[in-house]
Amino acid sequence: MEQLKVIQGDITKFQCDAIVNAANTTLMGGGGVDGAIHRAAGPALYTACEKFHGCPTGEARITRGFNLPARYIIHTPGPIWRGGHSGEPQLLANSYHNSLQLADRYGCQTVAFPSISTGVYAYPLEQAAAIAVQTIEKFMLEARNVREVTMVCFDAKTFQAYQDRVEYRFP
Ligand code: AR6
Repeated sequence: MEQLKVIQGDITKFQCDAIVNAANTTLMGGGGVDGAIHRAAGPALYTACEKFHGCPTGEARITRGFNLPARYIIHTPGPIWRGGHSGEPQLLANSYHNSLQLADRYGCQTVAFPSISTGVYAYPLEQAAAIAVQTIEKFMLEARNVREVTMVCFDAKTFQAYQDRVEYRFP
């Protein structure tokens, strides 16, 4: 399906209306993709994030993109994997859904996601990919502005997992 693309690359360099950040509940930066986004966007992003006073897991907040090519950054804390019986699947779906809803409300047509929760937060990759693809596809049926979503995967293993999932659903 052409509305959902999977590529391998660095999301901080990706040109689109909004990129999503796999943040933590403080929204005050961290390692992984969060650290990379803060470094690339510049210190004004930290100042903008401070004003939110954090964000609950699965919810989303929006800032400008500052020095990034993207116009907006949508920050969402995904769930920490605790074995799968602590509501992790629903929380992960919420992160994708709420991020897309915010992008749509801000008139974004193109949105890029990293693989939320599958790094430091240790969500099993195949399970996370299934939830991401399903949630994005479902959202696209009701989207008013968003027309293209790209999964920007940092490493080959992550790229393969999302690619397999998309092909599995749309051979
Ligand atoms: N572009 C795209 N993807 C990236 C990039 C990049 N530049 N850098 C890393 N990734 P993680 P999480 C991939 O750990 O699991 C932070 O400290 C990475 O290879 O960044 O949601 C936050 O502050 C992996 O596939 O996010 C939180 O405390 C994916 O992004 C915590 O980590 C997600 O890995 C969130 O953990």
